[in-house]
Amino acid sequence: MEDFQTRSNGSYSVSRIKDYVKGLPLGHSLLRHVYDKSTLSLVKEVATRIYNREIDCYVNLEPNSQNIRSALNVISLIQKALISSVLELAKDYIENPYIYQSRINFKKDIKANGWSWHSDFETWNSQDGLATPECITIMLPLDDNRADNGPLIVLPKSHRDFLSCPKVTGFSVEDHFSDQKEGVVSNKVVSKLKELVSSEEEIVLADVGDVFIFNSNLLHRSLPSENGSRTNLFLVISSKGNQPEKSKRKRPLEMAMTVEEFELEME
Ligand SMILES: O=C(O)CCC(=O)C(=O)O
Repeated sequence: MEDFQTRSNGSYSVSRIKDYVKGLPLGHSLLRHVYDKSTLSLVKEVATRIYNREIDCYVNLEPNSQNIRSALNVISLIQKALISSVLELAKDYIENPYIYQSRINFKKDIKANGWSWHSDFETWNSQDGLATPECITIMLPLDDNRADNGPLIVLPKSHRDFLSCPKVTGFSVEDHFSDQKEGVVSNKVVSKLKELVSSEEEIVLADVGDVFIFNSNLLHRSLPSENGSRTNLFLVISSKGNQPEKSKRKRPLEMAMTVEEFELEME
């Protein structure tokens, strides 16, 4: 097995890794018109109720306000048929899929913060003890993602290079979702990686009903919202053979579930 060098003092390190996910040579894929809007409108209703504090849920707040940035472990609030259908879809990419993390990310307000460049797997490996990037995220937009409402931006082909980030001290691990400090890749390093993989960043303009799938080691970021709100559901799918190791997990289980915890959630 490859050795993923987790955070250490010093600078970034890059190492070429094999492709752990089937069928995503660029590290991502946008499937159009997979779900009908009424299926997603039920999830949007749940999201709105979470945002309005009508449903109790594990949440992270925006760094400078009391507004919710992310709600985690939302699978028990979503239609079971949708979860099963997403797991079925995931079988094209991952062996024995299960849901490792679920979250709804909100950008409800103009100037809601964006996300800095990072790869999810680097954090999951370092903070949650996830062994390998045999893991994908399936993003279901609950609003059409436009250039001006805080869309995701990806760096195609970056998933074949594991980028280990410097360790940051004096930082609570739960803070990661609110105010990224650790696991952030500097613009200078991203520029070098763009040259290395001969790639340019792409904005993901996905509509409600579309499905955006990306490799957990793909570098991505997102813009703040300049105009209107944007809410997206993210279902992270790992293989049952690739679970977080409980003894290494530093963050709450809402952020990284074992198969057993997932099955309990779904009961
Ligand atoms: O919701 C967003 O705008 C980006 C989220 C993201 O990059 C993440 O959750 O890893």
